[in-house]
Amino acid sequence: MRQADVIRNTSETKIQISINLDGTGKAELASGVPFLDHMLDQIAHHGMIDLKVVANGDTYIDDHHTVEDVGITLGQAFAKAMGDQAGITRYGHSYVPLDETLSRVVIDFSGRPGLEFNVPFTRARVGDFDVDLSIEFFRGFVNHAGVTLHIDNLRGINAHHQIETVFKAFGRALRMALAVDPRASGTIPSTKGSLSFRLTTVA
Ligand SMILES: [Mn+2]
Repeated sequence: MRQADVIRNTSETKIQISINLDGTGKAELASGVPFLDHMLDQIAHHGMIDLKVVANGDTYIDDHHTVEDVGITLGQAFAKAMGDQAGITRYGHSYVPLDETLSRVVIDFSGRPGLEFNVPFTRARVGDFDVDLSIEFFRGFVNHAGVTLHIDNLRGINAHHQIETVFKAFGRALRMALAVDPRASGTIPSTKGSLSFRLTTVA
């Protein structure tokens, strides 16, 4: 089973994440940032990933450390759960609309961290949530999962719709990329023979 538990503690945040990449979208979310919980729920539901997140962060300062560190810890959980990535589809993409808004996410479990984030937010905040924090979340994820991720909001007027379509499309793209391809019969989907981020970073 592609599962992992990760605990990450710093002086700024204490985070515990459990994932099952072959789940059904069950989510148990208590990040301390309600809007982040709402977004993590999109990843779980649309990615068909069981996800448990408990975070205690210094949100009395602001939400920055918690949002970034949940992204980092989620990336670490992915890297651990993926193992050598044998048999996976590797590439995934999705377009998700929500009324006037349309976003596209493309992911490659390449073993190389890379983020292109093009979301022209129409407002600085959604409720209490600073929209700038969404790039911090994805940067943390990408750097620790070892994936190439292209995120583009193609159009949109409502900032809540902009963020939500990005997270939904991210979940859908994950689901496609993580799917085990039966024709690959357990081989590594690279002519290089290795995709593992962990092999290249862990001595
Ligand atoms: Mn919403």
